[in-house]
Amino acid sequence: MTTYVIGDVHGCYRSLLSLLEAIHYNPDEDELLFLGDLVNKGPSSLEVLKLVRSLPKAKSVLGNHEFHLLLAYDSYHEKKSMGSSKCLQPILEDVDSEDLIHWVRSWPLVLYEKKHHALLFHAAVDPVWKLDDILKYSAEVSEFLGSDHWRELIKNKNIQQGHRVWRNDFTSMDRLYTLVNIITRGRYWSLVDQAYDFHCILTPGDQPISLLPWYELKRQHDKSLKLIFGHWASLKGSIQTDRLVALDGGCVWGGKLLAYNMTTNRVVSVEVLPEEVYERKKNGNQ
Ligand SMILES: [Mn+2]
Repeated sequence: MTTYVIGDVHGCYRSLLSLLEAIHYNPDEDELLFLGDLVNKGPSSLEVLKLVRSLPKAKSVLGNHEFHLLLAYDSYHEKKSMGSSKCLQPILEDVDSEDLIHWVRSWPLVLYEKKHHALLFHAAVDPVWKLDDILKYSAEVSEFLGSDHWRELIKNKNIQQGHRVWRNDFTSMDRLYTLVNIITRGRYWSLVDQAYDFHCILTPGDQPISLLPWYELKRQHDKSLKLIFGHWASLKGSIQTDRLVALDGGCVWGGKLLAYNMTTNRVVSVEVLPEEVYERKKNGNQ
């Protein structure tokens, strides 16, 4: 059995099939762990979700675009405006949509792979968190998402100023909002604000000097833990060290889809198929 971690698919179904072929994936043997953002932007989000749900040893963490999907589902059922979610429409209109959404709500924010002492998540983790804290926080968010009140968490789509930095004394919704923001959207830490900056998407090296990539903040605990994340397409999967692995190859933006073999620490990639590349809009949000 081999465990593969796969970066942001974003509805690129055919590219995913081609990646699975490239790694000689055996559904009865191999485990697939996805880093979230399976949906949105690309043309075939519904097909990607249905495929992943059908595979016996496949799991995913939640990405910011899964939260976007949950919001779109809620809006669709409340007959509100859909905004820019046309590529999510097939999921919302599918006869199976209720079950699919119920399943997405059951995904965790993080996965811990004990065998490899690796933590998988979509975007970032805070350097003050211990591994046990992170697992507890992820369970708190999962419990809420699984409850009848889940919509309350989804509606906080816009990041509030107060939810840009983790505080131990946060209670109830402030706590959950901040966890979701950092874990599914984090990229840079602002040295000026002493808080996360969720807007800058520049490649590290091109960013203002006041911004530090989250992974350059000094970890205070569990320094041997391997951190594996997606979300940051402009990194193009360029970080692969013993302790840090970035796996968003920018597939839907014309880049590559990446699979990381947890046993060999090697990455296999495929180029996105041209028909699955998303046309970047001026204010496109990754
Ligand atoms: Mn993302």
